[in-house]
Amino acid sequence: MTPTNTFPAGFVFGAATAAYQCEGETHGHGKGEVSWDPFLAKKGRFSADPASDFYHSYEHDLALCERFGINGIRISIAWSRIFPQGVGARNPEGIAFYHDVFRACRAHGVEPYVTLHHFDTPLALFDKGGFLDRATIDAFEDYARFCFAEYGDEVSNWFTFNEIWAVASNTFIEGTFPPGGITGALDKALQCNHNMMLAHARAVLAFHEGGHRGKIGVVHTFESKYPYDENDPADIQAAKNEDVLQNQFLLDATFRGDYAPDTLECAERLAALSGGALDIREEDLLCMRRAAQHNDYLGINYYQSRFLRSYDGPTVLHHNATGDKGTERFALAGVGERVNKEGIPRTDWDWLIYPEGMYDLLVRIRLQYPNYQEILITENGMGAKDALVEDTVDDSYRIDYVRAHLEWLLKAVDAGVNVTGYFLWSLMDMFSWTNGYGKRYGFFYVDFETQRRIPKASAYWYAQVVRLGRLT
Ligand code: BGP
Repeated sequence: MTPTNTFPAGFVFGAATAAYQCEGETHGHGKGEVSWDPFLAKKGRFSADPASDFYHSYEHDLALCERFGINGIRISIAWSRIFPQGVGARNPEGIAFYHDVFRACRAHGVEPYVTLHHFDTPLALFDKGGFLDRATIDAFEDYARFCFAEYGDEVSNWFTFNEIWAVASNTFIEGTFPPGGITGALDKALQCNHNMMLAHARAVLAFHEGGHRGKIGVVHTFESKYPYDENDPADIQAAKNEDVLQNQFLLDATFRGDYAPDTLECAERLAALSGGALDIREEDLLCMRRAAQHNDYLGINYYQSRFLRSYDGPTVLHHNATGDKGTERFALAGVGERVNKEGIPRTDWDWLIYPEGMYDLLVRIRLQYPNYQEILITENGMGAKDALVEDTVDDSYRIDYVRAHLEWLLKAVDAGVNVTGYFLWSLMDMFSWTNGYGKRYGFFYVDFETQRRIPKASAYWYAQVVRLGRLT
């Protein structure tokens, strides 16, 4: 059968943003501090101000969406604009700001998909342990309840968290997220996974039991994990270790509401490697099991997949945050080593370009978790050193990247997976957490000096795909 090149009716052709990466105005307007503020200030490499100045330019950016046929936008609410301390007193200016943004979305015919937490935990909560402290789970539920009630007339599509695994791993395994420098703490990473999934469950139940209109889900970042040598049992185990850490633990929590015996066995073994044990309570699972029946959709951020070899040496980590190809290193004692596979291209930041991995993930979820209802690819894209030449950006490499991923997305649809939307990361160029401003992803080039937007070749290409409703 020839695979279809036509998107299903009602497919969302979107693009994604995140508050801290595009808004600017990280201080003032009543906003409270977040974990990233002192962390970035101390590093002194770059700041998130003014980023892409979305705080002032959202109207213009939404007009660009409309002009280029982009009919969905991921936006995150900055928790500390609403509750500057994470709990307690509210900030009317911050509350009003998002009303204005959502009204502008409607005016431009762009559906907002709103994430409640995209890496920017309020500092007051972070300083007490962030999501390792169960008080943060209570605070998140209160914040979520407030947003559902406040914005319920303007927002129909909600996500609780963006990338629980990225928070866990970058904070506690790679040490690249605040507070910085913590590495190899598998027990803390897994506990963070669990606690954030409990917070997700609490928010889903609040949404469902509150009778709110619309849909709710969570955004996970997933990668297919393949053994480098598929006949080597040790490589197979290394791939399994990474799969449980990043994929299966979170998928079980999302769609089962508990952990399958083999997931738990692997997670407990990995946690024990760093000397810890997991605190998973029966009352947590009761709540998570109920919530697991109410995920209206799942968001998947897919950028790459991994090939794993077994590794028993000391942990060696180097995060390529500069775009110097070939400098990334990830070898985790007792877990595995990420290696390149011959013939698979990489970006300058050493991210493997492997769209088949997205297909494998989608089909796996359909088979392993038949109670999933709907999947959106909520981020996918290619970070690159885009060049502005004579007022144009020829990012044909990005077009190739996106086209390949959309082809595999359509193959997954053919294989029976209910995929209903795609969001490019990112709508416009913006601040990248560990890379600053040199790693560009947007449909719209941002001149960070003047804040002028220049549509890239990929934006014109995407507009045509949207207009035709198919890949050409
Ligand atoms: C995802 C995040 C985004 C974005 C993207 C690209 O993990 O949800 O916020 O940053 O990755 O990552 P990076 O900016 O590190 O290249």
